[in-house]
Amino acid sequence: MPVVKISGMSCGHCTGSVTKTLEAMEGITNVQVSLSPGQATFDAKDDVDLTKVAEAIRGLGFDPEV
Ligand SMILES: [Cu+2]
Repeated sequence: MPVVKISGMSCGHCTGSVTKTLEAMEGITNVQVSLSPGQATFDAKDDVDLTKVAEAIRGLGFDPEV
């Protein structure tokens, strides 16, 4: 299960938008996003490109570390 550290999330809206965005991505399920520590965990099929996941998170204005 991938773990992506994310900086810049500060409230439930932030975690909610990351959760929604990741859940909408093909091949990603069981998304859990936490504020403390700032991170996302999820199940990903083998063909999921984590750099795309990071790009999507960055597009929301947060700073992922993959
Ligand atoms: Cu927020």
